[in-house]
Amino acid sequence: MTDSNLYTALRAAFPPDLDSVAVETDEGLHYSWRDLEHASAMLANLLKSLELPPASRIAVQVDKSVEALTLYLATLRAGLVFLPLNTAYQAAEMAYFIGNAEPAVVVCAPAHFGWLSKIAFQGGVRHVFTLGDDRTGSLLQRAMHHSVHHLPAPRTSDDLAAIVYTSGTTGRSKGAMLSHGNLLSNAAVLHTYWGWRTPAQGNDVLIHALPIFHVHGLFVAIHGALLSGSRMLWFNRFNPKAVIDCLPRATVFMGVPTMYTRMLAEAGLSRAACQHMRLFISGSAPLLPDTFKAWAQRTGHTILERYGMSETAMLTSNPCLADSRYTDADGQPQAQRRGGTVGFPLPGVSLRVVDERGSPVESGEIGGIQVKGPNVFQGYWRMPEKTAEEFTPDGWFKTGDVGCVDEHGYVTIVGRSKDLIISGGYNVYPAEVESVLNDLPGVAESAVVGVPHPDFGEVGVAVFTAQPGVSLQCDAVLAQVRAVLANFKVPKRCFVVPELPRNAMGKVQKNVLRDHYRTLFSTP
Ligand code: MLC
Ligand code: AMP
Repeated sequence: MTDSNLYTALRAAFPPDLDSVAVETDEGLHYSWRDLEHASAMLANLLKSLELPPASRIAVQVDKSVEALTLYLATLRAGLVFLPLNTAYQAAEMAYFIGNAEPAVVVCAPAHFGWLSKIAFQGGVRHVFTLGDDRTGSLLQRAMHHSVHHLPAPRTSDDLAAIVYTSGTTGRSKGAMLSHGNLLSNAAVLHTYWGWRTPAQGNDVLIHALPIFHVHGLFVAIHGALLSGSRMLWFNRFNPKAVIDCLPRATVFMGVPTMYTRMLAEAGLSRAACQHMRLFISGSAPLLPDTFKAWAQRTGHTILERYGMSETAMLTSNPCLADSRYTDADGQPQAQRRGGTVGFPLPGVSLRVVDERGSPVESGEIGGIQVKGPNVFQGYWRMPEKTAEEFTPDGWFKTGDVGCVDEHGYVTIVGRSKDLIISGGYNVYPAEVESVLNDLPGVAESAVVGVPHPDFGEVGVAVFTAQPGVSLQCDAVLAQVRAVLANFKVPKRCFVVPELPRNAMGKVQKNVLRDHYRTLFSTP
């Protein structure tokens, strides 16, 4: 069997000098490539010693740290399935994930051990470890006793490497199953498409300031750096000023649009600060044309916007170098990054835009975006019907995004057919928030809509009616939502209204609410 373990491929790209620095943290700690190799071996040996069944899930809800990164690498090495979870998830959300995924191991922050271990043990989990962002916790203590040598478990490209939960339109999260082959093919394509520099070419230096529990920070950023043997300047938390201070020592930055707007608000962002940079990449949410333009004016750099999903990793990208597959009016390879577009389908990815009947539309026409490729996931964990619903009979994955492709091949996303709010790069499904609101005492019914926001791009606003004779206070209602849902899902504002607007069919008119509250956060 050819070994397609993703770790084997990442390891093969480590630079020859294993003692050179792989990760430098904002606390001044340096981790060499040998440290990554040894720490992930010790953790992989610890996992192996637990004698877990094949394809066991390792659920991880910990604050960002380099040790959490080595735990991810260790899980790949051991051939087990990594299940990253946002640190903002609350007890009810965690109970759902644990119940649905049935992990064999849960790793959590030491401060959360009390409540989370209870949920885990009740859910039948045999092993609960702790890992703090300051190298505390039982996981590292146990791993210390294991060898620094470990041979990656051979895996086929279809074997599962990770499950990434993504919220569903019905409010139930679905686990997107990603294989070693899905992740490696995408990483390899991006390695070439974004021109990552290898050690022989003088290497890139990546500023890593994204969370590592979602596709963007965990796969796109980390695989990009590791697969080119590039050093990472590592921030456990995004701090715009500190990131700007690091720019002169870096060449690549990846962020969500909110990170770009926050950096633009800093006086220190200048052409001089960005002189050494090669590439600024944005994704996970729409980059506003104003941000694209302001960034170019202030820094002299054109942000490269790309588009992806948990189910597929990266799908499209604006060109980094000239893309000979797409030519301009003069027949020249396209090298232009166009603001407002997400660029071209990546090599190996097929993308089409279809109408309501599923027939491909003409270029320039708007429709649903469907994709195919080696990066497209294996289906939703234990949800065969959901998986079947999201694929066409001939194997195209329905992204739920609405867009068009122009005559030069640029893809533009104009909206979503799924009722989804993207806030600062995090997805919030109104259905999930509405179901929590509707269960609160005194609430009759609710609607959550996304409205423009200067910092997060879009935020949720809740509008609800009270049961007869009940008087509801918005602050009290939101406090109750906050106790149940991750903080980024909590609506930023709420309104009690006598009734919700409805159409002739009796369906709530969310577009009317969106229009009504559109300017709620506008600055005059
Ligand atoms: C924080 N808050 C948010 C929020 N982030 N609310 C809505 N949306 C968000 N994204 C809340 C906090 O809980 C707090 O609420 C208040 O807003 C202020 O928080 P903050 O301190 O200003 O936020 P901060 O911690 O600085 O976080 C902002 C951020 C973060 C932009 C750094 O949101 C972030 O890291 N976003 C990146 C998300 C990401 O990686 N997405 C990739 C998904 S993968 P309160 O009330 O508690 O005080 C994907 C596929 C692809 O989409 O294509 O990449
Ligand atoms: P997630 O489920 O968290 O992986 O989020 C995926 C969704 O983020 C996609 O379906 C898009 O709606 C959105 N998205 C990602 N990148 C972009 C982008 N560059 N522009 C607009 N939307 C994006």
